[in-house]
Amino acid sequence: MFRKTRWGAVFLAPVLTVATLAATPAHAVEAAYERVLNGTFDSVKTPWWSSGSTPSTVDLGRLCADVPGGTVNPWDSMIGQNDIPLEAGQPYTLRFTASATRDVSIHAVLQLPAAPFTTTLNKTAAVTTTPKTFQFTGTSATADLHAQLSFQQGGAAEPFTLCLDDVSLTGGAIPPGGGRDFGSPVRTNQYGYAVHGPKRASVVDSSAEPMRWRLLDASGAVVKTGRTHVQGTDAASGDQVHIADFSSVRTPGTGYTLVAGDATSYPFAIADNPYTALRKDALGYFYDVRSGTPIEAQYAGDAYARPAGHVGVAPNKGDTDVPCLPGTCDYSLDVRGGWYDAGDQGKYVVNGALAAWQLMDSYERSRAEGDTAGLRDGLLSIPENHNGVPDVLDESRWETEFLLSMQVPAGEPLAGMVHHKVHDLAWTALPTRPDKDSQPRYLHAPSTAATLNLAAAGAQCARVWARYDAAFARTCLTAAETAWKAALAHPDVYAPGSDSVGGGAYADTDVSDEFSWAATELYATTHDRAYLSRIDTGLTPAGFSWRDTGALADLTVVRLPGRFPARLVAAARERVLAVADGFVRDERTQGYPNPSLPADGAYAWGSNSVTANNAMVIATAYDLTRRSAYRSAVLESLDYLLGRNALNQSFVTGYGTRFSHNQHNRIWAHQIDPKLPGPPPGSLAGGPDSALQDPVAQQNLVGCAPATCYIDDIYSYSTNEIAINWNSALAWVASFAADSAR
Ligand code: 9MR
Repeated sequence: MFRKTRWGAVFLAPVLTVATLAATPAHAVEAAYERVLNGTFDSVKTPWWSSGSTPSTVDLGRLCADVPGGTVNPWDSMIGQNDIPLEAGQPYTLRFTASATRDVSIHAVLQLPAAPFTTTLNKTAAVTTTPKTFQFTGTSATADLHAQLSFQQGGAAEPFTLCLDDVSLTGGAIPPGGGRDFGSPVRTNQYGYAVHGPKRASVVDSSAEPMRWRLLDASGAVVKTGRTHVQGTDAASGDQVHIADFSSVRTPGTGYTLVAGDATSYPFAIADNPYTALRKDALGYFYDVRSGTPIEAQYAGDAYARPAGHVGVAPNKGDTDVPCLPGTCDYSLDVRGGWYDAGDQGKYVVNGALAAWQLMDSYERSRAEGDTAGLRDGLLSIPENHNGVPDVLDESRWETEFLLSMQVPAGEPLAGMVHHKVHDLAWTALPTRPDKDSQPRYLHAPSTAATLNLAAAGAQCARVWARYDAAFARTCLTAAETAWKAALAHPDVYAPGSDSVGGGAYADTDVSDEFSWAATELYATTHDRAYLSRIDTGLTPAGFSWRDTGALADLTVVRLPGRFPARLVAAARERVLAVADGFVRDERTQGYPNPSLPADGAYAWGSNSVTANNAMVIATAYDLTRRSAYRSAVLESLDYLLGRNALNQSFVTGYGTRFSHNQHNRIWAHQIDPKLPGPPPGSLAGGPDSALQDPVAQQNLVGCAPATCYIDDIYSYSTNEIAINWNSALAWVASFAADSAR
C-alpha cells in the first residue's frame, strides 16, 4: 500500500521528475523486474538510439556501432535508451555482453539525462574482441520515469566497432505497469453538468448490491440522496461499476461533491450552460497552433505568445520556398500558414482537411440550427474577430489556404494533385519552438488521398464562403474541381506507410471512401450530376477518421438535405439514426459513458477522438429527430472526456481537478522545462491506446486494461499527444452542447 501511494504520487505529480519524493523504503528489495526494452536485439533497434557520430544497426541479434576516432569525451559517442523508470532508494543491476574490434574501455552509465544528472551507476568496462559479460550495481537516489541508460565510448584516437547484446537492467519494487492509483472510486464529470441535462456518476465498488449515495453542496449540506444502479463489470476497464443518477437536481452551483460509501468525488459544478467556455477553448486551440504568423499576446495571452514559425527566418528553412524530397519533383512551393498537426510541426493534408471540414461543418450546423452564438464574429480571441465573418470560418480558412497551397501547379506532370504533407527531415527534440526549428523541410509526393481531401474541403469552402467572400469561394471551387479531375486521372497514388521519419505517414491504401466524400461535397456545392454516381459510401458503426472518410458523405447529406435527391437523404438519415442508436447503446451498456465500444475491445491511438466523433454522429441524430435521449448521450460523452472514466482523468486541459497537462508537444513542454507553459486550456489528449505504441507506455502501462492504457507524460506520444483532428472533434461536440444547453 505504501508503495502504491508513492507511485500514485509520481503518477500525479505535475512534473514526473520527483526527486523530492518520500524517503527510502525501510526494506529495499532487489526485484527481477526488467527495466530495459528490447535488450536482446532480436530484430529491431527501437527504442535504442546512438549519437549522430556513431551509426548503429542490429546485426545477428546484437547492436553494433561504428565508433569514430578522435573524439574527446566519453559522451561524444553514445548508445542509449531513454525513459527508464527508477525508484528512489532501490538497487539496480545492469548486465550486458560486449565485444569490440579491438581492446577498448567503455563506460556504462545510468543517470538522469538532464540537470542535475543524478547518477545511479557509472562504471568502466574493459571490452575485448571476445564477447564478455559485465555486471554492475548501483542504487538510485531519485524517483524518475525518464532515466537514461547509456554506453559511452568516446575519447578513443582510432575508430572501432562495438557490439552489445543481452542488455538487462533489473531492480525496483513496483512491477512494470503496477502501482497506478486513480484516486477516488466516485467518477464524475469533474467540470460541470448542465442544469437541464443528465447528471450521472460511475462508482467503482465490488459489491453486487445497490449502494447509498449523497450529493453535497459546497457547504457540505446534503442536497439529495439515492441508491446506485449496479451496472456490473465494465469490460474495457475490468471495473465493477455502479451508476448514481442525480439528474433531478437542477440547482446551479459550484463545489458539489458526490459521496458513495466512504469515497468522495472531485468537486464539480451544475450550471445552465457549462459548455460555452469549452466551445471557446476547444476552438481557440487552433489559433495557438497556427503556423506562419506571430501568435500575439493580445489574443493568446502572454504565456502562449510566440514568434511566427516557419516563415523563412533563420534558423527556419521554410515554409516559404519548400522543395520536394529529392527525386519527387523539381519545383518548390510557398506553403506557409496552416496549423501544426500535433506535438510535431508537420502539416499533413489529409488530417488538415478533416479538421478544417469539421470546423466548417460546425459552422454549417450552427447555420442550419439557428445557433447564433456559434456563428458569432467575436466568439474567439483571434485577429479576425471583427471582420464580419463568423470566427469559426476565419479559423478554418487559416488551414484551407494552406491546403490550397499544397496543390501541384499547372504545367507540372501531376498538376492538380496535392502534396501529401510537408515536414522536417528528421524528428526535432522536445521542446523546439516552431521559429527555432532548423531542420530542412520537404514536400512529400502527391497522393490521391490528399488530392481528394482538398477536393472535399475545397468544395465545402466554396459553399460556406460564398456569402462572405465570393472570390475566395471561387478559388476554393476551382482548386476542388481541379483536384477531383487529377484524382480521376491518378486514382491510386498512395502515400507509403514507411514514410514516417521526421513526420507521420498518414498512409491510406483505400481511397474509395475519399472519392465518395469528395463527390458528396462537390455535388452539394455544384449540383453537377457527374458527382452523384460517385457517392457510394455511408455511415457504418466503424464511424470515421482521417483514414476512413466514407461516413462524412452521410453527415453532409443530412446536414444539407435540400441539396440532395430525396432518396439519398432518406437512406443517409436511416443510417445515421441506426448507427447513432448503436453508439447510444454502447455508451449505456458500459460502466463509463463512452459511445465507442470496439468489437475487439482495443482502444486505438487517439481513442478520445473516436469518442468525440461518435458523439458527433449522435448529435446529428438529435438534430434530425430532437429526441432528448440523443442529446443526453452526447452530454454524457463529454462526461466521459471530462473525468467520468476508468482513469478518473479529465482529458481536456484546464477542465476539472485532475486534467491532462503534459500532452506530447514541442511548444508547450512544461514537463521538461518549467519555464514553458503547458498546453492551453481546451487541449484534448489522445487518450487510452491499448497497443502501447511508445516506450513510456511500454515501460509503465504493461498489462493495462484497454480503457486505462494512458499516461499523462509528455513522452507518451501514443496515448498523450494533441492533434488538430482530435480538437476539431471536441470543438464540434462542445459547440453542439453549448447550443443545445441554451
Ligand atoms: O492520429 C494518427 C493515428 O491514427 C495513427 O495510428 C498514428 C500512427 O501512425 O499517427 C497518428 O497521427 C500522428 C501523425 O502521424 C504525426 N503527427 C501526430 C499525429 C497524432 O499522434
